[in-house]
Amino acid sequence: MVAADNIQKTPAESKFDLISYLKTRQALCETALDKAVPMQYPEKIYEAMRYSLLAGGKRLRPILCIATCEMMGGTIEMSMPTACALEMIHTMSLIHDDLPAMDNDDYRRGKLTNHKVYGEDIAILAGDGLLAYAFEHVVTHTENVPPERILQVISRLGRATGAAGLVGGQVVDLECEGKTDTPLETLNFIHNHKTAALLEACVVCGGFVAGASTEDIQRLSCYSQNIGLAFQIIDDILDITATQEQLGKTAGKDLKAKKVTYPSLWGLEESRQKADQLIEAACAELQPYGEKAQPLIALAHFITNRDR
Ligand code: GRG
Repeated sequence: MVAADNIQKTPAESKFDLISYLKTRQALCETALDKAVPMQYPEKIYEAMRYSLLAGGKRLRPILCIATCEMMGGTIEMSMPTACALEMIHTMSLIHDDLPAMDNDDYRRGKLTNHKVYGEDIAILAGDGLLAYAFEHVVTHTENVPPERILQVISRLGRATGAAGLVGGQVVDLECEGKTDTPLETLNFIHNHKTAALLEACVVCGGFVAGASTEDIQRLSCYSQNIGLAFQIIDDILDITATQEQLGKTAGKDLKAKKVTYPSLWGLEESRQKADQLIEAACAELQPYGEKAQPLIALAHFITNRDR
């Protein structure tokens, strides 16, 4: 869950109660995710899928999807299956990222990683199971949304997940392992694909479900690309400044691996300034939506104010 007490309010969101907004949306997501993947035969794989899916986490991705859908005139119910699918895809990427063949991590979301509990074979399959089910879930559980919008969602989820998104970013990240001269351009490529592409999909798919126009989707795309990069800059900062208890995963990994990160290129202060600039640019895109944009503006500021 979000460490709500540590969120600082900015003037733009002072009227908006982000803490209770996050609490209610997180609770709705937890219930929907629990229901989406019930225990059944073969129990072994469903248990492994549920272990990571229901292990907490900030639920930022589904909440971004729901918030965008509501801003564009849709409802929570219309967007919930897509929101859950996005969290399933995110969770599978964490399971695979933690594997010994990738980042080789022992802790995630404050618990032992999936492969540490179930073994590598089941962890790979749990990730695969969540990925496949994400697509099925959108198609079988979305109600009161025209089929052409569902097709737009499916297409965007596929793009954000595959070689044009998460997979592509991860491959370049692996290629850069152990290199201390990775240029900024490559670092941006990695994080625009590994991190920002899925965050963009959350926002854009929320827009698709609500039937947003091409012009609106363009604005939502700019907003989410900016928050996506800001999210990663803060992630890099937290890897240096936060503890394992705060993060729920091993801290200081980037330094130990001598990995090129935003703070290693710019330093901590400049990195934070760049993240703030990206958040300002993101929020400027939402000006046409007035008061309705408050949740997305507050969520953007939460990205830079978070402590985990
Ligand atoms: C998608 C087919 C497919 C394979 C996965 C392993 C991989 C390819 C990609 C790696 C993606 C990855 C782990 C990116 C890092 C993104 C990131 C900063 C995650 C942390 O997100 P938070 O802080 O985590 O929102 P919580 O636990 O709060 O949800």
